[in-house]
Amino acid sequence: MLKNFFKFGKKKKDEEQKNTLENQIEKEIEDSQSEIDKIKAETEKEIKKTAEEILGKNIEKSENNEKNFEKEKIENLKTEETEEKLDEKTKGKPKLKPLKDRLATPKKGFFGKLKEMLLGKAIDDDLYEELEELLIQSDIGMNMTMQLVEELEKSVSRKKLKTSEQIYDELKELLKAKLVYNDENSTKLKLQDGKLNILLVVGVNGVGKTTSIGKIAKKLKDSGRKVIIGAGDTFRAAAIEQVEEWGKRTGVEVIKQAHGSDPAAVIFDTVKTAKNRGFDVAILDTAGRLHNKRDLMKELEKINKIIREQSGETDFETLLVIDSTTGQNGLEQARIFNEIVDLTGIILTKFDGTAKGGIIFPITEELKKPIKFIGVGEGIEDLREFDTKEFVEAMFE
Ligand SMILES: Nc1nc2c(ncn2[C@@H]2O[C@H](COP(=O)(O)OP(=O)(O)O)[C@@H](O)[C@H]2O)c(=O)[nH]1
Ligand SMILES: [Mg+2]
Repeated sequence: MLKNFFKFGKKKKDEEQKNTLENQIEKEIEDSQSEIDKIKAETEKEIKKTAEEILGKNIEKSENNEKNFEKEKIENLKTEETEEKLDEKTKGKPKLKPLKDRLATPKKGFFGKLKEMLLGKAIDDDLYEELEELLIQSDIGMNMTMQLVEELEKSVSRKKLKTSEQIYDELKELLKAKLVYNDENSTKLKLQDGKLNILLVVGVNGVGKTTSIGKIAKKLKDSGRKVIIGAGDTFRAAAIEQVEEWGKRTGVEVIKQAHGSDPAAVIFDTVKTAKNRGFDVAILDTAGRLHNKRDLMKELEKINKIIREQSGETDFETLLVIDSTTGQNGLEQARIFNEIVDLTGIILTKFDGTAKGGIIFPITEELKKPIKFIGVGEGIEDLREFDTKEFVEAMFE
């Protein structure tokens, strides 16, 4: 098992992994570009053919001037339509595309490679080894990879699986089972009508807390709820402005104080206002400065106490935001936050920017907490309620 990884020293392994990753990234960039070029060329050909079919006769019949005029028209039509079609093919429709289209280069991602690697191959030691490497590179992590491959080997002999297609399907099922904390009920936000619901959002700087808050605020407002946001990241002036910007964009009220003021005071104001004025949901932003775990713990404890006192609620959502592009580091953050606050769910952001979505598996396994949302872009609509089945299917697409 994992011969390649134990054979060399750790340093060598890291270096090797780094090189493989760099090569892979380079290759992916090249591949994406050539795919775009290919689509572009194909689309142009297609449109030209159609346009010429429609206008061909007229061109033949017309005088020279007319001929040129029509030709120009074809050219214009061609470029306009090419751009439109390209938009459709490469960027997609503006709203709610299938999840698979929002995950980074889904066909070129590790899970796509998995398919490429597995299908049509003989089941032997080499195959398992290649599989292990791929799983590790996809950020599933060493432990879970070993566990998965072991389970897979057992399944293969127990179910007498013969083909790599069967292995592929079996692996998909095993992975789905790893997201067991993500059944339909647990992934939904716990919201009750007729009372104030609190969503406390935590996580280190830059992971996408504020952006996710904006997107959630939009969703909840669209569902008819009265929403308020507390700009609890008072550490950076820009952070407060950013919340205000989202407030404007979503038409949601924002409670803030001056830059540098006590975050707990902002939380106090927000919860109090929300309670007094009958809001349905208060979403609370925080500054996740991890440089000092004790300080962070103290700050979050204070915030928790204020929420409990002001809202009278002990059971509210505490959502940890993790940037899925940060890999094992994200897992480390999850561990630390899980120690210091009572997390109720996870938001995994930037899934559009990584082909390494595998981190979702060890995070779920480690925290035993549901993934509630995944972020798939910077836009206001780019947050998906998490659906295990859809997610695994999209990854394996
Ligand atoms: N591509 C992408 N970018 C995101 C996503 N979520 C957040 N971001 C970007 O990540 C950066 C940091 O986000 P921000 O909300 O300020 O993080 P915070 O410091 O945790 O509040 C911003 O540039 C966001 O636009 C996502 O799902 N996909
Ligand atoms: Mg922020």
